[in-house]
Amino acid sequence: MVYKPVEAADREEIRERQTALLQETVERAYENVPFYREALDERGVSPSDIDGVEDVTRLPMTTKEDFRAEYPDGLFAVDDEAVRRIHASSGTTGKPKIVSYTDDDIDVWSEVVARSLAASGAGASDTVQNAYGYGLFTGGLGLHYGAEELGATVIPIGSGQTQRQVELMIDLDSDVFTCTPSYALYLAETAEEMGHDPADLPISTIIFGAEPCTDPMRVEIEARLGVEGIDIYGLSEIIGPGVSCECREAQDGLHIWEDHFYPEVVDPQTGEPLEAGEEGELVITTLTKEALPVLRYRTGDLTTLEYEECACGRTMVRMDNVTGRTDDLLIVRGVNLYPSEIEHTVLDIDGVAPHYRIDLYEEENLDVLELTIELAADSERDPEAVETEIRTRLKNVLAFTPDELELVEPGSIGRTEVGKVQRVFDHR
Ligand code: DLL
Repeated sequence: MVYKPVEAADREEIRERQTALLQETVERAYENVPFYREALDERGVSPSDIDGVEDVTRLPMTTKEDFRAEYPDGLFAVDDEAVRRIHASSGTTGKPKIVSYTDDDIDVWSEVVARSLAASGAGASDTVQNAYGYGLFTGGLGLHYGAEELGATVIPIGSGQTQRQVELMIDLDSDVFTCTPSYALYLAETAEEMGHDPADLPISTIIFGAEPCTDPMRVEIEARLGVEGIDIYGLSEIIGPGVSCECREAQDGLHIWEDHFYPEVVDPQTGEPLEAGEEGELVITTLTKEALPVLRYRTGDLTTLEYEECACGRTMVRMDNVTGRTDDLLIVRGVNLYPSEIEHTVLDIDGVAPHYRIDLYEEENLDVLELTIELAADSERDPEAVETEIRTRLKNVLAFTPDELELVEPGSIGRTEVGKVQRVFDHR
């Protein structure tokens, strides 16, 4: 069931709405953000040149470096009094990206998260146990406000305290659990250690996001916990979680809430727009944000767009689930490799657990890649046979041979209880 009728509006209506909103956004950015005024002037584009949403391609792009250069509030378009909330997204290096919201921005955010929860099958009678971190990270408060907007009951437990998560979930009969995909697996392991069968836990839906989840990992989450896994996507620079979400009916791509976020996919090298269906970097323009309007933000996330109407009846464009980023491309002795490709290729092998790490070193000026994979706890397969199958698959599918491949005991790769999982360690 759609939360708002616009989710199933016809394309013509969506386009008209987007055009009007884009004109307002460009105007707001031009009038209030010196960074955008300069960038638009440089391109010789004025807000009145925007006749249709297709004109978005005439606008300048925004990058994460621009957020850093304009730290902390150079991209804000409103006065301090109008800013109701600040969040921040910390990268591994440098200053965090500071993002801001007006009252209306928080309302929009709550609504798009409510739409996402409704798309996942959740409703007002459900209890949502929210295990995303509260604080500067957008996951906790983003899901929290959205669940309240939907009319659901929220348990604001936040990240970590995994045994307590299990106990509370049972005692309060939670229906929906929201967390990162890696944490969903950790929850299953913890429940087992506590003597529960994870499939018997009361939750029937896990809404996972904030990090990539490949198909084999999703299959594992759904099977072990006996849940439907729903992928939710978003990023702080645009709003936080709730830019797009899968629907329970089809689970075939994530519906982008297009009346608030205008998506494009571009060639990551040249920045040139690609056709629907072609894989490239997702670029998003906010259409309603007041405090922080963002023009053509280069997300770094790789995906494709699908404009065909979905089986669920929603007409809003779908993006493919994101399993790679432009900046996690590994170049190992000249071979281009994404960690997600390795994951896709090996994680559904019988006897392999969905826990791995990739270590990169430099030895005598050569790149060396070490792949460590955990064996599945319940497998009776001979580890040597598993290893041979991994090597053969990597070679046949990716034409790649790791310098070292180590299979380790179940549970020996560190788990992430709070925040996002890290799987690649580049020591070069
Ligand atoms: O991770 C917002 C969020 C919170 C999304 C909770 C979903 C659930 P940031 O910390 O700014 O915001 O990180 C954004 O995380 O550019 C992607 O690379 C990655 N990401 C987010 N959702 C997904 C997803 C939040 N469903 C960055 N699949 C994004 C894959 C995701 N990657």
